Amino acid sequence: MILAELKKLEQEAIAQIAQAADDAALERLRVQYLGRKGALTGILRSLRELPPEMRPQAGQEGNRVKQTLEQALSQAQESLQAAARDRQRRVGLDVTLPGRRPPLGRMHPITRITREICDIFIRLGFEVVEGPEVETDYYNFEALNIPKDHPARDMQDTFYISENVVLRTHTSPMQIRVMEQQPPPVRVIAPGKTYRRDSDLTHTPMFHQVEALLVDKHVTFADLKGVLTVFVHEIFDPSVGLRFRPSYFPFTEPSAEVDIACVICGGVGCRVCKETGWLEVIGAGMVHPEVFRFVGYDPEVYSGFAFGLGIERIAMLKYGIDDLRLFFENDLRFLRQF
Ligand code: 2NM
Repeated sequence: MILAELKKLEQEAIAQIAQAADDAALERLRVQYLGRKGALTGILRSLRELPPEMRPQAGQEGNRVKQTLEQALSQAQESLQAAARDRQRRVGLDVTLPGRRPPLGRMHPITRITREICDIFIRLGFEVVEGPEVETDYYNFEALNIPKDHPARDMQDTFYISENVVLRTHTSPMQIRVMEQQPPPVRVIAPGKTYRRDSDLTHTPMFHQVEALLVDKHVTFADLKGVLTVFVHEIFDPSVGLRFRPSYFPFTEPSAEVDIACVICGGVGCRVCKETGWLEVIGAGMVHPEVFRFVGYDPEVYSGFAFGLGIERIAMLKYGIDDLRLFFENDLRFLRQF
């Protein structure tokens, strides 16, 4: 009889708890069943009046129901709270707010200028080639007709990995590799990092170069002048004048320094061109016959020109940057401007 009463109470209570719409309703049910004057409390108290032999089973069942109801109440409270949080989240989400902008990277000015230079030469029919920054003595010096006692071989200028392995001091080793691999005609440019033991306001131990090489039958110095003029007019402005001065490189003969009219002052003289009106930006020349012999080209049949330039210098002139260190600090306030 009392067991049936307990069962009925349990079922009723569970059903009501499941229906409860809020915390207050749950609290009312807790009081109604488990409070001091609650229905279950009343039944448990009345167990005293049962015959002794019935008490243990009824007591056990009464405690089980009490535990079940307590558990049901706390579970119901938790799921009400979860539902409330869920509603809050939905209400708190303003779908009309603009999205958060993901931080976008920018191209480093050196990368940008390198690409611009490569694009100009690609339009002129050159192919971009890249190769190792760690080179052998042979490719970096020997095959470029830089003999063992040449000042450029000095420990002062070159990072040595071992006696015959160096960090390349220019990208010309790549031109040697290309010529070794294929017969003329050759039209390549080699951009990339180069290394010299030099560090002051105007020199960094790592810097970037682009070197160009064109080899074919009947290539003349006039072709070199034509290609360089087109290049300077493309990268700076068609109004910029050029000047060729005799110079010396072991790997070219004849050799020239190429000046451009100062792009800062227009040639009238300023701090950047040291009042000369000219900027030295390119080294160039006709490939030395000795270099051709090293790669197995017949210098009686083929001729070619080559030139090289420093990317940092071009970037500084193009963007009006007066401090070389800015390229290597990677300060976002600087980089974001490009
Ligand atoms: C320069 C200036 C003049 C040059 C020469 C060669 C090669 F491999 F054909 F001999 N490559 N690059 C060269 C010539 C580089 O840089 C100032």
